[in-house]
Amino acid sequence: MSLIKSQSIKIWGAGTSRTLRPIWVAEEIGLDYELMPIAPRSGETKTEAFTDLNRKQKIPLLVDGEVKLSESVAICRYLLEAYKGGDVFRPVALVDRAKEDEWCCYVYGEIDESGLYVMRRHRDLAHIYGDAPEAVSSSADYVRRHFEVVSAHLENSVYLMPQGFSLADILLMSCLDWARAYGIELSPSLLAFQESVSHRPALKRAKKTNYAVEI
Ligand SMILES: N[C@@H](CCC(=O)N[C@@H](CS)C(=O)NCC(=O)O)C(=O)O
Repeated sequence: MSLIKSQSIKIWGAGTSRTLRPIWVAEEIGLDYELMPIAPRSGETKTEAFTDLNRKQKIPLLVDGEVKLSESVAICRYLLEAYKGGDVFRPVALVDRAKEDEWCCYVYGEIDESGLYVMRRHRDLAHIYGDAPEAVSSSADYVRRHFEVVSAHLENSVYLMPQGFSLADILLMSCLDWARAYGIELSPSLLAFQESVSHRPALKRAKKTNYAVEI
């Protein structure tokens, strides 16, 4: 049963690692949602209608009744707390919440935003943000260095949280696929994690939905 009455849930955005996350969470929970598959840099985030919903002109965006949320991590966390269902660990105790938050901030802040997205900005999107090969290669090293920390942790733990599969793993998995697409090699423990998580039916459904659009 949901904590909040389920109403029409719309998830805006498809085609990237960031848009995959809320779609994946929605699939894990078994939510009834509608995907509005607008793609990045297609002009669709800049329309008046979308700008009215999200002045940042960014995807993903969640609209759940009165609730409008951007930021992939915030959307995922909201969905997991608002709706029950699915085999995803939701920490309740203060220290468990803090530890999960620590992993989420670390993966999002260091690996996604400071690492992989810098590579994307200054290589794939060089026409917008400028070509910066040194920034790209030092960001790849940066990702490798932080993957070492995660890798060491996963040598003794199936998931990032000892209690089970959580939002932190969803964020990590989305970054592992992204990193591999960028040619960053993964250690045996990261590969084992990636292999085991890749079998989750909700992830398979989410990928099919998210990557149905071309970007
Ligand atoms: N911190 C945001 C980043 C969102 C973001 O940068 N989204 C990109 C696509 S991955 C976007 O919407 N770019 C603008 C555009 O493509 O028009 C999140 O995690 O949701």
